[in-house]
Amino acid sequence: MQTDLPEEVLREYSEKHKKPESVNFAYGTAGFRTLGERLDSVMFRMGVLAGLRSKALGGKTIGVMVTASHNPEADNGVKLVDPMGEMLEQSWESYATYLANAETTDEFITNVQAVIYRGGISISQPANVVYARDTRPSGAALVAALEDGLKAIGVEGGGWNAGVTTTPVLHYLVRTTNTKGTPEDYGEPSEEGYYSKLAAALKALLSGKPSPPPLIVDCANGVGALSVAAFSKHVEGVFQFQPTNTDLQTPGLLNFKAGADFVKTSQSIPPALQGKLSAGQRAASFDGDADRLMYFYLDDQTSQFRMLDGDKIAALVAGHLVELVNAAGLAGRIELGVVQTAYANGSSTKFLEKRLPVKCVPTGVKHLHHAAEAFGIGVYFEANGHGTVVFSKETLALLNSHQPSTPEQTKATEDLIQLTKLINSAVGDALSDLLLVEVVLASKGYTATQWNSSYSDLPNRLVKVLVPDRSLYKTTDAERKLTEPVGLQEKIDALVAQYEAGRSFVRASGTEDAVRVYAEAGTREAADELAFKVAGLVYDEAGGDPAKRPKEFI
Ligand code: NG1
Ligand code: ZN
Repeated sequence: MQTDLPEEVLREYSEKHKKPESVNFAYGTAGFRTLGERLDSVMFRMGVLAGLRSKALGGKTIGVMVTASHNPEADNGVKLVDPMGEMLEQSWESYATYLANAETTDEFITNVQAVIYRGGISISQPANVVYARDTRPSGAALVAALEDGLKAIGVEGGGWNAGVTTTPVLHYLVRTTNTKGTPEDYGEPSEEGYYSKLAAALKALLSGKPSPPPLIVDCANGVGALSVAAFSKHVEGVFQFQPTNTDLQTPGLLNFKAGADFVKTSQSIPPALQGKLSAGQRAASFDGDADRLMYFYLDDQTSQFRMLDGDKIAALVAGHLVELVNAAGLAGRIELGVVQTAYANGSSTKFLEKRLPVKCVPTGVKHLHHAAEAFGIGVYFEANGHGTVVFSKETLALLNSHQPSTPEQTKATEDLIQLTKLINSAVGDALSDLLLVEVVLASKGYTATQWNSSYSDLPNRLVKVLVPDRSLYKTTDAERKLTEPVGLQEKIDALVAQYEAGRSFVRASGTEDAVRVYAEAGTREAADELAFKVAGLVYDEAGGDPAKRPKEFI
């Protein structure tokens, strides 16, 4: 049994994975994210931290995911996953940043000791870690660095390598490993277990309903392609995928003009799908690690592109859950709520607020997830398509003990129970969310057009502004208002007041070195103009170089 910190081993490995000079790493809303070539030392150190986190929790299995999600192929990243499949606890984010930025091996060892002391960690505890990566070319070498960290801190068996898989599968593995054989058992801790669980729930939910039409899925030329191929085998004859953007070989294609982020930011159809969609036919896009989902279709009348984003998914799913809870005879016994961020389209918020409680929280999955847990059933989605539904322990117990008094109540209760299995409550999951959408559409007999008609999105625009120091941007009111730089918010307010249905806010990105400006207004022109005016304001206030001022900023 290990009783002391294996300092010599740590030193030796740390020398192999030196921190690049003059780089400052920050554990943001999605872990560390930057060019893959810069991340060797960070990976090694996160291996060590994952081991320490597990020891701090008495040997519970911790997850490590190596991915940069929807970002360009050259980027990579790493995030730690806590035992129930949730994001790393906030206080440990600062430990991560602290270890990642130690300039030398000596400083690294000192910082490790400080983490052990501050975290009250007993080094003699066992450590268990499961890790995986997406399809990025830099992934294999980075995983090797991570493995050095796991070995150096004495993780059991050097950790469990789950290979190349999606972010949601990794979260599922963490949760199932830690809950196996407990009352919160979440399924078989294997990738096959994950597919089988989803497939069984899907079959139960679609039974007796017309089969959904074959669905075109844009896999962003990423790991989602593997996941869709593997899952398809489990649902033959029940559900058919037509995967596109599945090229994992050609360099540079990951997320390139493909995937959920492309669809959301360009508000257009991925070029590879052009000419493949008939009017009214729906299609879906995953992002590079398959935790985000966007739907879209071409209007039957005008052939115009129509996007069904995270807000539309939330509205569809929440509406259906309300109906099921009522039909089950459980109205008033389960509180349903929706959680959004400031990026949610104003029309979606209005639509939802008329029907159920809606909460707005700061950007970042952990905030959404946490707020959703306050409800009996909490639906959360970011507009970009990342989201899921969480069920409280009380709700799960109630569903299992409920005695329905009519056949209709029995059916609705059974559907709710199956939905708790179809939904990956640990994290946003493109595959599970896609199946959820398809089940709801099949239940309602809805086409994409009918789904889209619930409300009309306000035209909106998201703009990035490069500023010398984004840490100067401080916000309040769930990021909807700036408190610093002092005086800027008043200027934004004055601009917004000039636009009908105008809304705009500014915040520093947690994943990129930039400030984001969001604006929406009554017309496309007005939304664009407002966004570019606010962007110009931010650029000038930050003392941006007039020679480099983007020409679209007004
Ligand atoms: P930042 O870079 O902090 O805006 C982006 C997304 C978040 C979230 C994270 C993690 C937008 C505007 N922001 O965060 O919603 O998904 O990435 O991936 O979409
Ligand atoms: Zn992602």
